[in-house]
Amino acid sequence: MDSNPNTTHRARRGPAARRSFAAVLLLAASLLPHTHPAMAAGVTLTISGNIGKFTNPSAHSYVFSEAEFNALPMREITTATDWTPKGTFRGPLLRELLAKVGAHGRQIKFYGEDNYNVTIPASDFSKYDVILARTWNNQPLQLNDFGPFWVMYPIQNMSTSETSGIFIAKLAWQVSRIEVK
Ligand SMILES: Nc1nc2c(c(=O)[nH]1)N[C@H]1C(S)=C(S)[C@@H](COP(=O)(O)O)O[C@H]1N2
Ligand SMILES: [Mo]
Repeated sequence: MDSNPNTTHRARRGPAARRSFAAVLLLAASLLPHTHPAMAAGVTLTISGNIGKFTNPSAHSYVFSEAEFNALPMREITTATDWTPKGTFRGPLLRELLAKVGAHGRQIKFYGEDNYNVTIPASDFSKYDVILARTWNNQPLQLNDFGPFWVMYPIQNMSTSETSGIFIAKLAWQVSRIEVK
């Protein structure tokens, strides 16, 4: 799998390691002075790179607040994954999210908070109704539980050949940043 040029792997991390990663983040957060809990809970999504609309022109990026993100038209995908039982993910279509920021690139790079990243051809988002999921069964995805955002394909509508092999590497979780290339 490491030979796939579109996929950058780091060492696989099991659930226990994910928990300790979350524990470190919680500890770090608890050490930050004057952090209001409501602000700490606020989640943002940053899109940068080959885009045409900016909230932050000097940084050449578009930052969605949680409120702005939640106001986007939402789609649902009900599916099981390798990590979750059958349940319903909700989020905007990736192609609509990218259109909203005037994205022009052909390759979209998703960064996880755990340093994972994966690059997906934008054509996937025309071909499939891929969403950037924010909730699972109506609950916001938490950082220690695949959040804040999780790239989710309509797995239930896809064939076994489409979801085999390197496919699952595209299901990037803990996403908070996207770069359009
Ligand atoms: N944020 C994040 N998303 C991720 C990963 C990861 O390590 N971090 N691993 C990816 C890869 S390479 C695969 S194959 C699948 C499954 O990872 P797992 O076998 O470690 O559970 O999740 C994908 N999404
Ligand atoms: Mo993987």
